[in-house]
Amino acid sequence: MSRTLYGYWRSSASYRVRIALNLKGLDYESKGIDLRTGAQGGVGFKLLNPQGFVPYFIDGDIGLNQSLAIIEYLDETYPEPALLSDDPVKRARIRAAAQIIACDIHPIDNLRVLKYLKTSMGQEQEAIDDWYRHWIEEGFQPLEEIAEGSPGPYLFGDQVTLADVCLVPQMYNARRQRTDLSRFPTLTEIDKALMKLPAFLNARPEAQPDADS
Ligand SMILES: N[C@@H](CCC(=O)N[C@@H](CS)C(=O)NCC(=O)O)C(=O)O
Repeated sequence: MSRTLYGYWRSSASYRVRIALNLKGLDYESKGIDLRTGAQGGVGFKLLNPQGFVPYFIDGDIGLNQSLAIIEYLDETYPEPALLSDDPVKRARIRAAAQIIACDIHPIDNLRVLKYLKTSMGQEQEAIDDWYRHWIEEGFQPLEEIAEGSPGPYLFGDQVTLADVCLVPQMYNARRQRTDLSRFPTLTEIDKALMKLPAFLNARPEAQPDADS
């Protein structure tokens, strides 16, 4: 069955899906949608995903959008290794940690939000960069507390979960925006441990075919 991931090398939501595909050992074709040129808003791509967001994933004859929905689909369809837990409480905690990133940090730092701040709200680049870092720090604070409660090496012990899949791309974004990560030593350690795994290493932005630097 053929699989295609429409993404962008620096898109952290695409990065999450790449990690999940690699963890599951699934081959896929990568198609780059250049967010800098606005290709995500073009008619061609919007026929696939009317929301105009990457990632968009095709598995055989089905197409899916929204990174967390795609990853949970992969987890249910290709169960090994599991990214959630059979235990409902642990499952809820893993999802909650993932959602701190995917629902509370990432959407307000998204490209279209940053563009709106600049063009419609007339904000300077410096203020926009502060905004970006502020929302990362707000979300990383409770996540650091969750991480401190983990026996390690990952966010929920020695199982790599959906929460780790979301953490690494957000750490990448944080570094790109020169966020002060010294306030988040446990998250930094966990990120380091995860980046030793081939599934994470091979999913990094610079290793993607559409990467230009
Ligand atoms: N909630 C969506 C968010 C997807 C998303 O925000 N994608 C970004 C790249 S990381 C995007 O396509 N942005 C295009 C834009 O803002 O115009 C998901 O998790 O898939």
